[in-house]
Amino acid sequence: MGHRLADASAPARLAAPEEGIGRDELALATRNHGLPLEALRYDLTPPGLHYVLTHYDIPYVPDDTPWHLAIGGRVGRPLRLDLADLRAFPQVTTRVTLECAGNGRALLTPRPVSQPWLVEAVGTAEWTGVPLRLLLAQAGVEPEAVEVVFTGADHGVERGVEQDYRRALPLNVATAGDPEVLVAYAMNGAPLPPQHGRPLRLVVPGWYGMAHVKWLREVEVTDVPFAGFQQAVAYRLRRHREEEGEPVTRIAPRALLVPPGFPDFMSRARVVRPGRVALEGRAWSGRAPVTCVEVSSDAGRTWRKAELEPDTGHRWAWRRWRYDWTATPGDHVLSARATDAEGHGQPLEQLWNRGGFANNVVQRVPVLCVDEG
Ligand SMILES: Nc1nc2c(c(=O)[nH]1)N[C@H]1C(S)=C(S)[C@@H](COP(=O)(O)O)O[C@H]1N2
Ligand SMILES: [Mo]
Repeated sequence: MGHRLADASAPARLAAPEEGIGRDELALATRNHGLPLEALRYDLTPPGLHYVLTHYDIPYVPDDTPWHLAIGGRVGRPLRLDLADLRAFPQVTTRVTLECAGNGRALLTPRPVSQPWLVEAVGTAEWTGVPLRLLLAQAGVEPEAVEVVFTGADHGVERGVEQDYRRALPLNVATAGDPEVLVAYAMNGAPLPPQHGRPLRLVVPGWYGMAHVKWLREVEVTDVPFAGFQQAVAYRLRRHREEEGEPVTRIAPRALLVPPGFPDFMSRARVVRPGRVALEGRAWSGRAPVTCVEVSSDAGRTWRKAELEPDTGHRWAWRRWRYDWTATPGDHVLSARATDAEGHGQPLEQLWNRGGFANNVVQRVPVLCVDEG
């Protein structure tokens, strides 16, 4: 009898109480790796340590592959640009902290079954490319335009829906001058690695990862809001299945610690010795600049201000923070929390939604301070 796509593509579901991480989630986790948290020390994440998230397959794009970016829809002059054409436009480099909207998902109860991130789906890179607004100006956006839809070269099926990876931005975001959305062809000064979108990707400073379409091949200006899967079905904040839900957009504030001391291989539990322990970490927000980071060494009961590094001028990148902690023998839970200039902060209790998006609950790092040794 019938062989249907849906047979290969299950609906979204929540894990049952006590249900452990499944083989399907493990398979996703081995493909889509996180930032090893000790790499929070680098201002710019070395490629290879930057987190990766790919819904389908990484397209095979060897160096000599011809690539064209089509710009069309509600424009006066549709464009078809190759990489040399793109390089002839003014070039901009922006330092951007990218975070997956699903970061924190696997900490949720109940757990949405999907890519099981703890807190490590983040990285910072310098992206170089052409401001999208210049390309759209060249193409001549028509007055009826409301959105811009971006299509990647990757193809798959998700919850029964076969699709190319596709996401849209409101026209005002796509054409903004500050920050500029980039059509990027380089990461940290080198051509994009395959897993980060070779040869072209979108970079939308301040927005969660899903907006930064990789392997970009088409830009379409539309006069109706985009209702594709990754816009209207996925990436919405819903507590109940039948809700329409708010769209996921900008990155909520988060602070993370560089894991202190040394780890146990299996549990990754941290071990320190008594005395002064220099804690450090990073904090970011896609909504407004981070203005305050606080640290707790008693599981969030009391908080002290950390020292924030002076403003480096990289508005869309994480900021470093430091705090001197005096460790005493025993068990401790370390936490850090960020607040931004608009007063957005981080909750101590999970912000639950069915997709497991934007869970910026305060990180908890159990540390054992040993007195022998
Ligand atoms: N074409 C395409 N673009 C994509 C994706 C994808 O699966 N296909 N994943 C998105 C998601 S969910 C995230 S979090 C970021 C991850 O970017 P990175 O792998 O470069 O860190 O890419 C986004 N762009
Ligand atoms: Mo993501």
